Amino acid sequence: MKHFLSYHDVTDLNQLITSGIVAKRNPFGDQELGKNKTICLLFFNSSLRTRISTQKAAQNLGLNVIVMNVGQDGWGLEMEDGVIMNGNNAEHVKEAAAVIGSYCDLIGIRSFATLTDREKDYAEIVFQQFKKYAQVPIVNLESATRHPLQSLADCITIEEFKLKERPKVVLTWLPHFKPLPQAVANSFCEWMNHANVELVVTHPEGYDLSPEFVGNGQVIYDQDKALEGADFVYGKNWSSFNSYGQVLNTDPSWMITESKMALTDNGKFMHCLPLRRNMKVADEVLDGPRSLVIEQAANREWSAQAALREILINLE
Ligand code: AN0
Ligand code: CP
Repeated sequence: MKHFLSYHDVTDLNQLITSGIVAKRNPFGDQELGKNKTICLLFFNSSLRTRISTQKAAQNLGLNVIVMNVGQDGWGLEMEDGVIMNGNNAEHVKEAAAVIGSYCDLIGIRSFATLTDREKDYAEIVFQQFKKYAQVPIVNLESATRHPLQSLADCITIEEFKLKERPKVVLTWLPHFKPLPQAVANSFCEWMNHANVELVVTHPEGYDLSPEFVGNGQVIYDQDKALEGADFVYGKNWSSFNSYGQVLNTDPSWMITESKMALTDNGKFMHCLPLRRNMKVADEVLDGPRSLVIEQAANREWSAQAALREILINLE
């Protein structure tokens, strides 16, 4: 694996999941792999889990780690080619990426969707520009359209907790008053399409995700019907893809409660976090035995370690 930008960079999903589980049992088994190499983690947006787990995973592999909040500490970066730079951005990504690439062996980037221009967001301009000009492997720490380190941690978590060979996994939209990106939901669908699961996606009308991500997932607009017999309920809010970036619905009946979970086959609840309690998910679910959210977040360290390990092996 050269870059880790999406599922398309993965050659063998089962092997990557196993690598994460092996790292969890023996975190320091590959300490020599990153020795005398440096990873720079660039954050254009807030983070708790991605920031700490990726840093920890890199350290487990012996890498030196530099973390930078580009949005706050660095110069504002211009991403488009050929523009007259008379606005707020003091530096062009052409120079910035090349300079960071000259200091570092790998670059991780978090850059969310703007939710204002669908074409630009889905073209992943920030990642394309860094890939082109940094000339070192790029790791996606959540881009405009995807969050593959989260999806890999989700695959590891499902592998650990599944009781059936082919569990039913339901991705459900949750109510929220602010517009959130589609990245986590897109990516989850993309990865689940390649895992041994039955994928069902449920959301109100107007919240359909891009078909390229839903793939073979079955879309059911009735949440109660979708939840029937589920082994895993994966909650997430996202804003509309078709009415791009808009909040069309905040219907509180879409919140996950114990009575919703009672429709499942003793299902487990998953969410990437952060989440707003009693808006998206009721306390009774999060504080009860069905919730896997902490285990899932803990697995972010092992998904990052599996992905970084694969890139480091290919660097040699
Ligand atoms: C982000 C999102 O929905 O993409 C990050 C999730 C990992 N969430 C928020 O902005 C609340
Ligand atoms: N799940 C996740 O990526 O969390 P952070 O936004 O805190 O990194």
